[in-house]
Amino acid sequence: MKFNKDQLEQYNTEGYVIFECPFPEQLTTDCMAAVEKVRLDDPEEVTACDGKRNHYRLKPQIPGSYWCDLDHSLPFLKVILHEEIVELARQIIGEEDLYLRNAGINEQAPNRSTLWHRDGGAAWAEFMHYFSGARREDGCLRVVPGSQYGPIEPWKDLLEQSRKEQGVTTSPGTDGFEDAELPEEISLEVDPHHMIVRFSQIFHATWLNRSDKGRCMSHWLFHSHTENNHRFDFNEYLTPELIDSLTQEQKDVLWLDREFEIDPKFAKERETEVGKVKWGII
Ligand SMILES: O=C(O)CCC(=O)C(=O)O
Repeated sequence: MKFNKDQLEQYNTEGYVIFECPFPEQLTTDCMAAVEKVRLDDPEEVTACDGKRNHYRLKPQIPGSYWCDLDHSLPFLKVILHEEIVELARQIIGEEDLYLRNAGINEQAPNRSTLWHRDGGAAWAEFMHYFSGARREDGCLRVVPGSQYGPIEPWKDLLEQSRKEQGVTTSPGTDGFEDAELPEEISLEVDPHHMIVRFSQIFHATWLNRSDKGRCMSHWLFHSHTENNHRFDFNEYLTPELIDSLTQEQKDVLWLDREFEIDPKFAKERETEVGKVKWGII
């Protein structure tokens, strides 16, 4: 599948596109089933070790880690590395030779939200699959179309002014916090079988999750082979059974047979996680 002219134009001007998942719905259902399989009943057990505040009932594999049992597990890699998704990524990045930098699941807990920000790092295309669906009431994504270009300062100033005018007084990042409304923002409400691709630099946030359930989203980045920001040698993290279940094309995007340097900024993560964090078939 390729994006058409209108989708490409929307991506480049507004900074995002929503599209129907180009693979069987069963793959999305399988992601939800994997969540049901590993979810803990007691959120307290997760909160106690959820240093990154990105989980609710999916326990981080080790305390303080970003990663739960599912991020690069087979049901998710089948979506992330689906041939149609990789083809779209190649089109949007303009390169054949891509590396999967990382994927991750955000399980936005009830009464939590994400404040307005741009993602760090270079300008990348980020794929987002809200596979439990997302509406305003349970914390869908909010974006300011067109905000992906230029310096961030005007957006920060607008945010500060809007927070003041709207009396947003709770501390950003704490439970119950919901960020100010910005004049031209829109809500990206999606069904489980929709996908969003957006500029990492678009100014974005989420609404407060006012439901009593975790809202699940898997998101990931591919890099051009020319970028030097490798995070994972996937040989160290994926079980042999999982690797055996992938096609050669999927293995190629994980760079399993290539030599490369991991970005030193991930040295600490590697020190605590290699050998302890593993993803398998589920
Ligand atoms: O969990 C979400 O929907 C927010 C995601 C987000 O802000 C990000 O990927 O940078």
